Amino acid sequence: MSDTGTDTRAGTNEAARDLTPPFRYTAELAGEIERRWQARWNELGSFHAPNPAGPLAGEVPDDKLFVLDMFPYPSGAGLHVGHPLGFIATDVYARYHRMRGHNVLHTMGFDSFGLPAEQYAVQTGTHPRTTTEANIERYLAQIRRLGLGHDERRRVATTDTEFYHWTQWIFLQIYNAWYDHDLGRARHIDTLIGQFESGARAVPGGRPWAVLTAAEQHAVLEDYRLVYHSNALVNWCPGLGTVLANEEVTADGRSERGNFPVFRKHLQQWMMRITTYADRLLDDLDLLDWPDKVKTMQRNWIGRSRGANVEFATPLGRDIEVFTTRPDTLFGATYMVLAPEHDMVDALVADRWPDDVDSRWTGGARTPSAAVSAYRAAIASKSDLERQENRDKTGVFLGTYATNPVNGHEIPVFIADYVLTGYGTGAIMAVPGHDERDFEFATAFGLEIVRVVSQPGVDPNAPLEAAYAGDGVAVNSANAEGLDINGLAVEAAKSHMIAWLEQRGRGKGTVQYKLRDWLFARQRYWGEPFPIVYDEDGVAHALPESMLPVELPALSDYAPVTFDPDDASSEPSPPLAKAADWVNVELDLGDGLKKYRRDTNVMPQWAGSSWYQLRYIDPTNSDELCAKENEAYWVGPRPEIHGPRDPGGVDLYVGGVEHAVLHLLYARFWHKVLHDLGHVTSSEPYRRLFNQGYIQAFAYTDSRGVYVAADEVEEREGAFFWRNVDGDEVEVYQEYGKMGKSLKNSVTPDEIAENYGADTLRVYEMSMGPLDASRPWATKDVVGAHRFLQRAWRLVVDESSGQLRVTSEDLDERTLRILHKTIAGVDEEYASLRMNTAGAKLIELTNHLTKAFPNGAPRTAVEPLVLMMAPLAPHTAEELWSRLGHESPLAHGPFPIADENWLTEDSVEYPIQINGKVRGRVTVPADASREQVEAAALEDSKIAGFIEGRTPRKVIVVPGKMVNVVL
Ligand code: ANZ
Repeated sequence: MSDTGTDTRAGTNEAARDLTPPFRYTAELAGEIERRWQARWNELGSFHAPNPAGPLAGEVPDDKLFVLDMFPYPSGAGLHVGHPLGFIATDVYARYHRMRGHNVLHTMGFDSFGLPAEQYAVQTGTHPRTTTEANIERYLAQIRRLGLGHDERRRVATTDTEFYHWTQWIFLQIYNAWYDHDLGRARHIDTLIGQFESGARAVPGGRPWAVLTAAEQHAVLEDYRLVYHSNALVNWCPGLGTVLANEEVTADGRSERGNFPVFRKHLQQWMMRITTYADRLLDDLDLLDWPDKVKTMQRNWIGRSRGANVEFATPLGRDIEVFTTRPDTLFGATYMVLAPEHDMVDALVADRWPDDVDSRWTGGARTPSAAVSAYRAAIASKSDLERQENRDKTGVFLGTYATNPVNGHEIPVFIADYVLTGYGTGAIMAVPGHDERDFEFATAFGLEIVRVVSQPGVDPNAPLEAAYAGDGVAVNSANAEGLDINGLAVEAAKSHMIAWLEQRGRGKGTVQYKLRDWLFARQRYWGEPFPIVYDEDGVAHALPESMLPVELPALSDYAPVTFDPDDASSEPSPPLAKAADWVNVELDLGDGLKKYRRDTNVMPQWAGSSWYQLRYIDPTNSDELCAKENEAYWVGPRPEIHGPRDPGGVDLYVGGVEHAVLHLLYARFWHKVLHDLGHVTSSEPYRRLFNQGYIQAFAYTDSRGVYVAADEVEEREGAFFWRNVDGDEVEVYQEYGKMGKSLKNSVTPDEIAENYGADTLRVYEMSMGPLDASRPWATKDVVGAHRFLQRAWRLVVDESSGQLRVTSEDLDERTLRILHKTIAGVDEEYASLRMNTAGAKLIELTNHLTKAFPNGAPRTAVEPLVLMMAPLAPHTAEELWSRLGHESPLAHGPFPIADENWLTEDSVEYPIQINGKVRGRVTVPADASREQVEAAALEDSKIAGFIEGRTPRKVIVVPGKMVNVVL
């Protein structure tokens, strides 16, 4: 939509400029002030935070604050106004604390490895570093324009060689570590070798350590290292020369891009053993101040479930083993299901159907084995996801029965595609009374449904209308062999059942996780090379730390090597393999010069973001990734403030909820390894997390569904119109969604800063609503924030003369109360990240001062207002502060302090109702008794007039609130 409000953009309109008083706060003036103060802050190093030790050392107070933003990937498109929402909020928070005397670490770096720069390089030959650096420059210009108070000395980019040196160093620490389950932590691999040598730990295979060859020792250690090689099954596409993610492969097994054949192939890949940390990653969530939603997402992702593996006897003489999370429901298991691919299916299939077989169970086939073949063929092309999400349950009976170990019932065995082959044991006991999928299946196939968990208010023997998955106690769950779990709640019933099964050898308690090890290699160019070489026997060797960093080689062509599309035997050859001089090296790894081949994979994009905040702490340290003294100061545990179990970590981390799982899980994992190995004192990277909402925007499509430029659309009488290339006006349709290039509805911070000033943009973004809520962008509303700043400006500066307008008048009582209430309120709002309500309170105070003092407001009220505005509108506040005669800038305070004496109200106004209608008001002392309030109300002349001498039937006094007179 076009914005025609020229009067609101005084700086951009010639005619308006002539009428504008010379000292009005316009976009032009704001721009001038902003640039001047940014230069001044830079010169003074206003946002430099000293460290306790090292090159950035200085005097450090005990009060410190480390505020962190999820650092951006510098894409070619630059920022739109949605991106800086979180950046501005952290800046407001940081500035507020800095003014209150905290040592505040706030900076911002770039997560700059990644695919777009590489793809651009493939197309154009431009080195990804060139593209990345240009994008970073553009981002920096945009960020700086917003006046974010970053310590620029601490800025890092993950693509800086000095930075990825330490990413490689961390990789080596993890590679050279194993998990000692006895101690519950990771240790250096040498301690494991020591145990093997001394015999304290048995060597797998039984032979003494000393007699194993170097290659055999190497192979043993690989099974313990936290980084290891695995033969992962991947989607290999020779035609594209790359491995594809499942989503990039079509249903008929071809690449989405290019339509080449895709082969499932085992490929040697680096894996990180994050699963050894599953319990700690789960349990330590309790120590973190994070949104519950994110904790729940992490818990679900790790997916720990206590359950049991239970054996069901079959006529084969071999048992079917099932995995269940609900062993307490075993009495309700009325049938079994095997995954169609389960290896016992063929052996279990009966020769023919039982005489009375239900026709729904046979799939219309003449024999069970015909039914199985037909069923397998029918489901062959379905993905796991389709199989699980399909509500129309299908399957066939094998003609065979198994024995339920707790009640001896013979229960039918089926195959069905809702049971997956890769999960648990690939076989289940079906409990239709309490599992929704089983209920759907049992209903479709006419199978027995039994209740074994009580449901509040429902008779335990009434038929079930749907599966009941809620809590309750066990019912109908006892047998003749002395097992009786009736009346026990779920967890107790589970333990009891597991004990019984274990005693009879019919099952075993288990803990299962959904979390899988982390596939840590990509066949790309623009990532961190691995500090690993292979000798002539193909044995991997970690490089010594002295050989770091391993720098990326220059290439003339960044595309992966492609092959004959049908050549299934081809092997991926990443771009780095083309740099022959780099790949083939002669090195002395302690046993003389030998020939080696470098690893040609690169690390995944998650690597740099898994630890970057530690480098902000000590960005120029060339001996260590981060000196421990500095780490302890900025992120070490502070039990005296946060309680005895405080894990430490960044004081506030702000970013989008889309990173709730992977980034945050990987970063926690790396941090815990570094902690175990003694490199950091904190055991968690981010003590407090906050997810900001999204800025959303209207977008418009024409009748074909194609997006048109949102800023060219005009609204008339509730409809929307746009002129196409031929100049014809066409109707377009409004929709609402994320802001972005693809929806053609981006607004850049640059254009808002140009038209109103950066402070206006900051105030607008912060006042749109609570920080965690998503909000619609409306350029036409930005002017509201601008007008607030203009009013505040006018309290200090005369628009025509430029002279100060403040007076030395004393404050009246009402203004004192309003002022101190505002100070107390704003203080609390800033501290609680409620920037929107802080802003609202400042607007109220500004309005009060404007109205109450038309000829100039007292300095003693205006100065605290200016100080309080500083976190939100720092440039304007600095300018006003200096015009008010202060020489030192206000970046380091002071921040006003509320005077308690003015916070208590000493009188209260009561509305007085007569028969429920407000008829008047009285003001009484705040400590007046009920009787005194009642007397004051009845004596009031207006009220007395209404009562006209009658005696009220009742007078109700609600203390502090109101009086109601019933006549
Ligand atoms: C009996 C039962 C009763 C189950 C009940 C659930 C509820 P999660 O939590 O996702 O791990 N299951 C086990 N293996 C399966 C497979 N290969 N394919 C599909 N489903 C499988 O779920 C574990 C539960 O999912 C197991 O517990 C099993 O059903 C099912 F009231 O056993 B349950």
